[in-house]
Amino acid sequence: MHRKNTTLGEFIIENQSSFQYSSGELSKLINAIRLAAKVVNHEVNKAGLVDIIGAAGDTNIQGEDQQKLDVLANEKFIQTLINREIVCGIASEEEDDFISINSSDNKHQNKYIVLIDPLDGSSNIDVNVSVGTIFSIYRRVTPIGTPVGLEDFLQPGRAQIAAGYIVYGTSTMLVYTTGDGVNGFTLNPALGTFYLSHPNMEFPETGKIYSVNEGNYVHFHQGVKDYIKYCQKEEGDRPYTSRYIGSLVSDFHRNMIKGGIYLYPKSSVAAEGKLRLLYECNPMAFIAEQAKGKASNGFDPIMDIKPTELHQRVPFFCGSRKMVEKAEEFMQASK
Ligand code: P6P
Repeated sequence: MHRKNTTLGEFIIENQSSFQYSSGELSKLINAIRLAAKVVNHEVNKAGLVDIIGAAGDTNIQGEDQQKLDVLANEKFIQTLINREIVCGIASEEEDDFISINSSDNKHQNKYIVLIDPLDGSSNIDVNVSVGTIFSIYRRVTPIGTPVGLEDFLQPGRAQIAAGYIVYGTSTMLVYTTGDGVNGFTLNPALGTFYLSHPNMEFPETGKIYSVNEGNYVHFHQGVKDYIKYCQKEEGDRPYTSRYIGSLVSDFHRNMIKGGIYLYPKSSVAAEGKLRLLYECNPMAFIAEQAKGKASNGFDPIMDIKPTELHQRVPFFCGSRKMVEKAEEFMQASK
């Protein structure tokens, strides 16, 4: 059991030996993410004060208006990772293609790549609702010393070395796993230090919260409609409570603490759902499974999916194990 109030820095050092590859590089990488998170947190928390909200005018590969904070968060994380020369490649929701990092002196000698959604839920910024950063870390599969290739980024989620998120909410938390459980750290803004506040986080086996955009109900396939009606039926411990913030990181975080399920299924208007496999669903699935929860596309584990393209979307069912299994039953029944 980890000691509460350990700082994130102390935790990384104390647990380095448990990292699968304890060369110290992963520790430096997690530390770099910690630093970038503090910088982005500072900007997010003052977004309403300066002319930093509102669309930057451009649109990203998703066709979404890029909020200035989207652009800023993307730049901060990428620059922090490049400046420390600890990764050989980066993919981001905000970048059309992956970035190969040929640092001046160590010629692609690093072995880790990072995939990131720098500011998920950014449409909530203008209305002061929580947003988040999601990251996923792999070892490269192409030879060290050569530029990274697309195959380094198209690894199944099972191959992740580490994954985590930062939620910029009523308090700012960094939650991550390196395959040895999930731990949550809360930022003390006065000190600029993350403290271990939620050791060994686990999803309750079941729960009473379901999170889905019910405005899409008419477009859902029958299995999803049947599951939503199941959640709403007065029977046993139901009806459940509907809670949907419109920010994956926030809905996921609440459900991990209280018990619940988050769904972003495919529909007649979203052929493969909305969420991105590589830098949203895989990292959240790694955390979910490490926290004894479950994450699937309604039929198969998310982390078993072999990716085919950088920004591909997948349907996403994630949360308390028994709730995801029940939803999967309805999906199977209507197949
Ligand atoms: P909708 C934010 O854009 C996001 O990627 C997730 O954070 C969130 O859960 C979902 O999309 C909200 O999408 O279509 O319900 O507004």
